[in-house]
Amino acid sequence: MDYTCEPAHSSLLNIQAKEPFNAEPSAASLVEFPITPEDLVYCRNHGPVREFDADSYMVLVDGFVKREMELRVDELKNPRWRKREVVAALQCAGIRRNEMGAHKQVNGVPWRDGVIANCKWAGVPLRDVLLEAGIQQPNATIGEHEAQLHVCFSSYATLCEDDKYYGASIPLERALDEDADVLIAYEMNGEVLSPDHGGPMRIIVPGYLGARWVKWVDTITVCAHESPNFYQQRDYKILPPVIDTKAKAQSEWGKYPSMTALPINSVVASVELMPSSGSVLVKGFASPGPNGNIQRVEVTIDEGSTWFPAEITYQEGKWSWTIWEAELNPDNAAVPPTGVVHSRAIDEQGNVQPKESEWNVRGVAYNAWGVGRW
Ligand SMILES: Nc1nc2c(c(=O)[nH]1)N[C@H]1C(S)=C(S)[C@@H](COP(=O)(O)O)O[C@H]1N2
Ligand SMILES: [Mo]
Repeated sequence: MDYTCEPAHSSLLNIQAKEPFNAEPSAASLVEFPITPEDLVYCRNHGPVREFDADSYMVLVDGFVKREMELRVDELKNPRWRKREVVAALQCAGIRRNEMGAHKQVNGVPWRDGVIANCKWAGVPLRDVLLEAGIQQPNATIGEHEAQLHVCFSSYATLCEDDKYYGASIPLERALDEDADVLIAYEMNGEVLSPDHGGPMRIIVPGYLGARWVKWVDTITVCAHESPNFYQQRDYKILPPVIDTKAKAQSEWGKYPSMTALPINSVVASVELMPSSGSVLVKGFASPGPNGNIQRVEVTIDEGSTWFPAEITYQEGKWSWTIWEAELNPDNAAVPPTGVVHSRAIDEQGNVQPKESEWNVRGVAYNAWGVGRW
């Protein structure tokens, strides 16, 4: 793979790997900004980053559609297409993998808690493009049911570590759901989408793991099956703990579902002992699972015997992260000079972030209580 012509990357990130470029900011720097500035947006790549000419770049829409379409970015920016802005947290399934790996070895980049970015994305609703193309029902039916259709996103732009292209898919139903806000995005935080984050065009699937947000998307295919790509079929799945080596996983991938939403989560991003007041100031973020955005966040300094409510300082809409903080000074008595603080998030339906998170060989979806020390 050729990494010689990559654009320059942000210098504010801690580099996990140079080739392919994988880097994340600290969680402490992230929670200082409700909307993550581009310099602090993590970079997760399975192949080289490429810079494309926005004038000639296009995306092909094909598969089970009545009319195939080829769309350039400037065409998608034409007012004849709706432009939708969505604030949504982009998050890698490997977030906190280093914590899961501390229990037992896992395979993958040892991400800390910085692979999340809450950005304002803008582009054309994928729904509008698919409706314009017209969905064609395949003739073949599976049993008595109509085949469940999927929308496959591919980027043939570069070779990847494990496949010849990068691909992912979502159910067609999700793509057509007006409330799901799936976009073909060409802007991030009000700026033209940069090469690092998939410009000229990437897919935005609010509420789904980052692996489905295909960067440098060049083909959108309505299919009777999920994407056959490695990253949809043989990765980004939660395997049961008995499958504890890559070798054992080989024959098992096909038996487990592809991941969609990540689980409810929260992270302690910074902890500060305030000498003047004798209290501890804790800041962090939380991210929703599949059942509605975060409703509250609680913290404990006694392993969960007593929980204190944290104050939510930022959240917007259905898909954003939540920033929270808490000043701990139990019973107005000074907290001890050293200690451990844990956080847990609770969503709109009352689901509570668990104390522990089950181990899996790929180290994905780790969501045990957040933890910090002072
Ligand atoms: N074409 C392409 N798209 C991709 C990837 C990739 O390697 N190639 N990585 C995916 C993964 S695993 C994640 S978490 C996000 C990361 O997006 P970012 O680099 O903009 O933060 O992009 C997704 N889309
Ligand atoms: Mo990811």
